[in-house]
Amino acid sequence: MTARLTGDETALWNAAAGVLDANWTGSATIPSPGLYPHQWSWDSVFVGMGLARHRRDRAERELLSLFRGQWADGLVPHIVFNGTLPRHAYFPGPDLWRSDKQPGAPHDVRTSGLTQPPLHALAALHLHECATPAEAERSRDFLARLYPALVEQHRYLARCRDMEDGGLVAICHPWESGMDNSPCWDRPLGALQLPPALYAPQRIPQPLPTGEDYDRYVWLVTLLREAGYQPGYMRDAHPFLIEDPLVNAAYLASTHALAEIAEIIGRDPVPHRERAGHVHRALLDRLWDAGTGCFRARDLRDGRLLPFVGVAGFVPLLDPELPGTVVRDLIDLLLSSRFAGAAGYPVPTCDIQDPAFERGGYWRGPTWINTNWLLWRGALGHGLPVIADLLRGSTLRLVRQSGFREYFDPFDGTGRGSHDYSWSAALVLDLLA
Ligand code: 9YW
Repeated sequence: MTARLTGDETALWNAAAGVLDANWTGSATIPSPGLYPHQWSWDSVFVGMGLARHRRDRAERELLSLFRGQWADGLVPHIVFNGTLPRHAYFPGPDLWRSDKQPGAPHDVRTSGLTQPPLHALAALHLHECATPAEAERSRDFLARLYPALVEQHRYLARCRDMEDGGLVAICHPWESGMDNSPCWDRPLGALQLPPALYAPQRIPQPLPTGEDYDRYVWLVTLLREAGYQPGYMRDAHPFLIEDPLVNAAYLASTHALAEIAEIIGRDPVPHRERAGHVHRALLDRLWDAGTGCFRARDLRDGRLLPFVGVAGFVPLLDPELPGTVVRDLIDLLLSSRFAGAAGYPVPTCDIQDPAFERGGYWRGPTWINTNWLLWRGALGHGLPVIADLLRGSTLRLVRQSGFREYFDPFDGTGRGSHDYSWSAALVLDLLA
């Protein structure tokens, strides 16, 4: 903990650290007690960002534990299942994915077969940056240990997910975006021709997406599983294939981080730098929409940008080389009455003026701590302290008022979803540090 915290900040710090301590299983942190009992990929990244300020030993174990699930082709799965829990502890569990039938999946642990936003190298670098001088050597050792796995992860993304050789990576399922039921996916999901059978009657927890949405999610997984999760199938036939701005901004930020890690441990940073340049140009060429002043997702099935504008479109602020005019357009829209300007507790996940906006609808409107944190980092990176303060202040007000909830009403700050949500607590530690 840092010495300069006020009394109120110290109380918040202790509460956040308490959530992470309670959700620690001994090798990883569950996203929330009850609702999410396994290890999720980008949750572990955010948890690692916070643990770097609280228990760096656990942050290292968190990342190593996640990479136990890495497949031979480099894929880092979005869920690593805790094999000691009963099968019905979470739906969809390991039986949907059948990773045990995939020759490239690990043998000692069962996993999903999808990715999540690849912020892992950024988390590893952050951990190093938070190390004290006394921890520096151990921290470099940790980077050297994780580096080959990170390189494999990035190789997988470049080799298997850059579907048109354009520089960006594609997602093949809404779960890969981390923002499952974002209105962004309504059009491509609506276009799916589902078989008549329903797949997901056993989906219990509320208020997660249910019913028809879930049938579509599960059907997409079934298609991928039957095709052995092969990139050739994804590219040629899979009906959901999208380049998303948040995922690609994460990929770019981590590619830069990988170059820095390479330098720190005496490896060659140049290939990572070259790739970062490529991703940077592709983000602007393929996803920037000057008309709306925001990044938008591209549907590779018809080559068109998806009509919806959401918080993911601002996350390319993480790109340190974003042109000044693009940064200004993004900030104008972010502060407008479509986003922060009309919300007491910004930033809503969706454009408030869009008919799809729902103030309590999971990724269809509420404010989330992780997206605020990503934008906060982006604003700091572009030398925008006032915007960064606004994002930090809004985030801290939310957790002070409503606790470490999963997501929040953007108008009155009411907490929603699960309680004691790990990334809400972890990222508050980083904001306070
Ligand atoms: C689900 C664990 C995960 C997050 C996702 C979030 C939710 C799980 O929870 O997905 O069953 O829909 O959307 O981003 O990683 O916290």
